[in-house]
Amino acid sequence: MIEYYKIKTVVVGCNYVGKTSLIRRYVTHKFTGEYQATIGMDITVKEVDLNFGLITHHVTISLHDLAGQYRFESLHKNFLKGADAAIIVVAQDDPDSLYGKKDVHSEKVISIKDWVDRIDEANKPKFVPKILVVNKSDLETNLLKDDEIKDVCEKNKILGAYRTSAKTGENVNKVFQVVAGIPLVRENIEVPPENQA
Ligand SMILES: Nc1nc2c(ncn2[C@@H]2O[C@H](COP(=O)(O)OP(=O)(O)O)[C@@H](O)[C@H]2O)c(=O)[nH]1
Ligand SMILES: [Mg+2]
Repeated sequence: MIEYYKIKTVVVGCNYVGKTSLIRRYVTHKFTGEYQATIGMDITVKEVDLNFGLITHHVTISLHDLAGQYRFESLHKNFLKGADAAIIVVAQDDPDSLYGKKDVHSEKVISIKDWVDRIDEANKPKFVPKILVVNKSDLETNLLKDDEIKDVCEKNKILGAYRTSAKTGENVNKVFQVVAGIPLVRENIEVPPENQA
């Protein structure tokens, strides 16, 4: 028995943390080591089968990548709207990517909370499950401790956190598998009428 799903996943975070590299690693199994500024927004589609015992769910994940030099202030609402899941990416050698970094085009400091608020605002009253990805785990420089990562997740209602490397591939498949499964589980839970939005 096969069931079909479509899932919109937005991949957000500061410039240079590895968003585009993670998507490329997941979809093409490659890492080029080059910095390619994404122009506009980039949408990559990946088909996966998720098995729940005897039941297979065929899932089409569309991964929405941010423009390389995006402007946080003018980020189009349509980019975040309709998201079923969000991956927020930071880099372990760049603590500012977790705690707040100046937007390249304005003086505003953008933190994880700003991303969370933006995602929620664009999708209310629907709650969008979020996963934090701490990328570049292959680097020796690790300036983010497990405890501080966990703390940020708790404060911002982020469901889980993974250390990944787009370079070696560590945990990359796992993150996208987990993300693909989140909305699917939700769609199969019956919500009592009094709780429906
Ligand atoms: N060592 C290492 N470098 C990475 C990793 N992921 C991305 N990079 C590098 O970091 C830079 C920015 O990556 P990119 O994917 O373009 O970041 P984006 O701006 O968030 O899309 C590039 O030079 C990548 O090669 C990783 O897991 N490990
Ligand atoms: Mg990019």
